[in-house]
Amino acid sequence: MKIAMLCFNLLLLVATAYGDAVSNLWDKGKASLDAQLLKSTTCTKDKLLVRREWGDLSAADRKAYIKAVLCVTTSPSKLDPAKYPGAKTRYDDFVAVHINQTMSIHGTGNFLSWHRYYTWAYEQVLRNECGYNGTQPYWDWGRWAANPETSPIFDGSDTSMSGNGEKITHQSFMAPVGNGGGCIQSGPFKNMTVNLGPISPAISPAPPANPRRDGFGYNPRCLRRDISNALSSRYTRTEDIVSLINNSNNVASFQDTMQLAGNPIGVHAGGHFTIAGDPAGDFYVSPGDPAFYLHHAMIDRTWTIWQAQDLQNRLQVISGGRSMMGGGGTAALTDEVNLYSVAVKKWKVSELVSITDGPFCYTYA
Ligand SMILES: [Cu+2]
Repeated sequence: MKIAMLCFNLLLLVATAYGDAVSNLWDKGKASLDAQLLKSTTCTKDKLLVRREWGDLSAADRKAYIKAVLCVTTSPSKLDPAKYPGAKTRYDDFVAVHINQTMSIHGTGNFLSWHRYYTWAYEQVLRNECGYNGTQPYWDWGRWAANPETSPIFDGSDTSMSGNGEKITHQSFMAPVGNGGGCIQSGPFKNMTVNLGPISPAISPAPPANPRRDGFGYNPRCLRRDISNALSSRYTRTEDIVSLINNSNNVASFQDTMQLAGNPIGVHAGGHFTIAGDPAGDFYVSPGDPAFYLHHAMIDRTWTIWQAQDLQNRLQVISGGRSMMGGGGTAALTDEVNLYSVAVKKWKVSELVSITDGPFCYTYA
């Protein structure tokens, strides 16, 4: 009887846990990730942090994450105010680092490793400077592709990352016009102030221009979004993620397909422009929207799953240049990643390719 009950409960667990074709690929690669963890000299199973999908977090977990993000957005900046007069908060420090390096971290050999380290550094600040005990949640694009506006991430409730912007007459440059375009109306980030940029706004009417050409002047304004399913329902479905993972036989093909920003659009730009607005649609300033980190955690998870399909051959490999404008030469595994004010240490790209080596010790649920 007891055994029958146990089996029933297990069945129930299996039936209620979210799983899809992408998580099946995770399962397929899990043994090699476990083996890599055993080889790690810095990370052990008992120290491993587990990142989860927003939809799988309890209301209390979501609120704890939101509270920590609000703390980062209200703690003082550590940057030199003479150089970065617009960086008022610790949150802005991250935005400034991204703005400064935009041309050397996108379409380049370090795209994946740089953004992995950056997202991790943010998770560290939430934990070490804002008393957060949880991990960086991710946004599984495929799970909510049919209607991101009603997803628990963007439904505008007090356990969401706030919802869509007010519906205004506008034009979008990178996506069909959605149902918003104006200031977000509800949820925890309703009163958040965006301070830096814009530099490359993808919406019209554009936000007010920054007082400085480099975008580092103080330019307080609301967070605007134009969330819609126009891109997600075509380009960031579970089948699109699966096809990206299964059809990319080398890292060049994987990262380039992911970063396509035309027609078709890859999951990277697809996610950014599903949120759209200001600053989410701004190539330089996009981390100014707090949903950025959920999106990039999913980029990171997708990379990890791709690596895990053939870990031996997909760990210590990069491809591409050092600048998206060309010049600077070919990126090398020995190149250093420096996040300046938002991370203590510089690491080599080769030390950032495994989620259980170098500074990292985490996994995905
Ligand atoms: Cu970026």
